[in-house]
Amino acid sequence: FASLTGLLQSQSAEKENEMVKALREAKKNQSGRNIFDSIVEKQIKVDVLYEDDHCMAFKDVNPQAPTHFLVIPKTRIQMLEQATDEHESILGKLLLTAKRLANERLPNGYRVVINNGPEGCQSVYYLHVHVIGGRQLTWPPG
Ligand code: TR5
Repeated sequence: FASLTGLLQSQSAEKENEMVKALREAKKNQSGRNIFDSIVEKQIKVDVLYEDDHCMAFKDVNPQAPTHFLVIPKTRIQMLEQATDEHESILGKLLLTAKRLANERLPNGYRVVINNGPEGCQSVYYLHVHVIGGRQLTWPPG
C-alpha cells in the first residue's frame, strides 16, 4: 500500500507506468477482504469522524488536502460499478453523510469523489466516498 501511495503521487512517466500496473493489480484482488473490512470490524484503528449502523467516516491516512476523509458503507460493496438497486438507500446515506460532515467542516466548498476501477485510480476495492477540501481545488483533476 505504501508503495502504491508513493506511485500515486509521483509524476515521472516511468513511475506512472508502475502506478498503472499497481492499480490493475489492485483490481485483480478486488473480491478479497481488504483494509476497509478490517476498519469496519474495528481490527484496525482509524480516526473516526462519524459512525452509525450503516456507514462510517474516517480521516484518510494520506490526505490530499487539509481536510480529506472517507465515508464507507458497513456492508461491503467493492466498487460503485457493482452497486445495484438494492444499494439505493446506502448510496444515498453515503452522500448525505458526506454532505453533513462537510457542511460542519468546509463552509467554503469541497469536492466529493468516488474513484472507480483502474483508470478511475481506485486503489482500495471497498466502495468509499472521498471528501476533500480546505484549500482551493482545481479542475480538471489529474
Ligand atoms: O484510490 P482510492 O479511491 O481507492 O482511495 C483509497 C484511499 O484510501 C486513499 O486515499 C488512501 O490514502 C486511503 N487509505 C488507505 C489506507 C487507509 C486509508 N485511509 C485511512 N486509513 C487507512 N489505513 C489504515 N490503511 C490503508 N491502507
